[in-house]
Amino acid sequence: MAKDGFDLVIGLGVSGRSVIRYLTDQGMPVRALDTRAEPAVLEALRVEFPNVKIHTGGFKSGWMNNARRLIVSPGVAVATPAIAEQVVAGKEVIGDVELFARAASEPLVAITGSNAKSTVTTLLGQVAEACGMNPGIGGNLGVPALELLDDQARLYALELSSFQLETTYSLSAEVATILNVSQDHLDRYASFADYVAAKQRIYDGCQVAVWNRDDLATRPHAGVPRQISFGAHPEADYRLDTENAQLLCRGERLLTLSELALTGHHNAMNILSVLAISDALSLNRDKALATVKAFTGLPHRCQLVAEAGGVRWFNDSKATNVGATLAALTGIGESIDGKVILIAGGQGKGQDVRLSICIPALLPVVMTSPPGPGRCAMTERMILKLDNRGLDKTLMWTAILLALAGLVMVSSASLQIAETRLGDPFYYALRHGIYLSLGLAAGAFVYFAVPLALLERLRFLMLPVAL
Ligand code: UMA
Ligand code: ADP
Repeated sequence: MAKDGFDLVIGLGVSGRSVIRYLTDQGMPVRALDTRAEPAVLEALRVEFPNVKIHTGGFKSGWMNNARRLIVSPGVAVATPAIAEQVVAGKEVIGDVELFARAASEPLVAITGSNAKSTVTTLLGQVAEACGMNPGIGGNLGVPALELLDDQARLYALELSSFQLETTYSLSAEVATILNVSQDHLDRYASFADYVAAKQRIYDGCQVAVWNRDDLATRPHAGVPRQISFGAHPEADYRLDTENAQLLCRGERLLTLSELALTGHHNAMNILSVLAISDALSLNRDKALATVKAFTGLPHRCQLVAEAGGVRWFNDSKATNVGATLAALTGIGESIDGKVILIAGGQGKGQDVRLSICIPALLPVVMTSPPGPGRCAMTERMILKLDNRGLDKTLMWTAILLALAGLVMVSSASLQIAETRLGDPFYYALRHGIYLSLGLAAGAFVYFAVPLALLERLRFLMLPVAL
């Protein structure tokens, strides 16, 4: 157990840094470690915290054994043997959100779900802002929870991942919600049930649970004092009336879907959840309605980025699991007559990536990286699957498919993966751009500089050369 009386921060990412800052500000003895040999922020940390001892390249057993408690970053699994053995030995193991929960004195809205967390947290923040609450908004969304602590804030809205919930014990949110649950992070959990159980921790000690009536895995346990549901289900308190394209609160019309800037079934769900939470907090309903109507969504979430030659291009690169992609495809499918090409990629995270719904307008799926060992069958409509070395071929196929399609949707985690693996979010985008430019330049050269008669003679050679 505790010997030297220091807190050991594990993981030197943005949340670890916020913990070091928070504890050192309070004059607490802190040490920190990272299992990477050279974490990107190491030098900056040494400058900012010259008195904090930092170890890199693994778990230092002496520090692990002697620390008073371990503050573990969300990206580091508590099941990691070096940490799990400390839990068994009885040491306190918590995360940054637990420290936040112990310190925050204003009401907290805690938001989780496999998808829509950032959208709902941001929109709720905008509603609270419009109502003069000066809310602190962050968590998994980006700004670490501890950096939100502010005497002026009258409300906090935290997006929480299952990873963060694993190391949080004192949340006791004013309002807690699980927006939806579908497969994600199964490379970290032993089973889907374990993943759902981590999400369910969000309801512990909350006053009001807002849950999705269409997704029973989001339903809170019996101990919650008050429950509000949303969904398309006839018994939902906040309901999408699909027949009349309107949103209702216990039978009373709130707005029609045509009044919203956002479209799609999934966005209607997101807006319902925000309205339900706002009412649970007694925020001004008129201001809430005005704010949700004007909301145009976050970048990279099913965002229309271009429209040319009858083809609409969507960036949905924040759809980092199958559930998100299905929701986006359904949403787009509702609003078009044409065809859809899905360009998907990223890490499989143990998901079953077969598309389980049939979108009549969905054309072949192009994948830019493998979905994970043993899980490669995406759909009977998938015509090819390429590995990481095949990015140039992907582009070629995409170009061919584009010629056939009426609408294109780009769904890829590559920005995030490029950022995580290579420190540059535009690494893959740049490569794609270079290949595209080369292709265009070659095409232009052939078109303008090569005589038509020669082209005609060479036409049989052209396809193999292009390949
Ligand atoms: N590290 C180790 N050992 C390990 C794993 C990681 O030492 O076994 C170290 C890494 O070398 C790195 C540090 O831990 O130096 C990174 O810590 P982290 O992965 O916990 O990431 P942070 O930078 O602290 O960011 C975290 C969240 N990251 C994760 O949950 C993976 C961020 O969510 C969040 O925005 C941030 O805290 C602020 O709260 C990101 C995320 O991808 C966006 N979340 C997942 C998701 O949304 O699906 C859950
Ligand atoms: P998260 O923060 O949970 O990753 P985001 O708000 O960033 O969620 O949205 C990520 C993606 O999830 C979007 O691009 C969209 O494809 C999908 N999505 C948005 N709302 C929903 C919903 N209600 N149900 C399922 N998927 C959704």
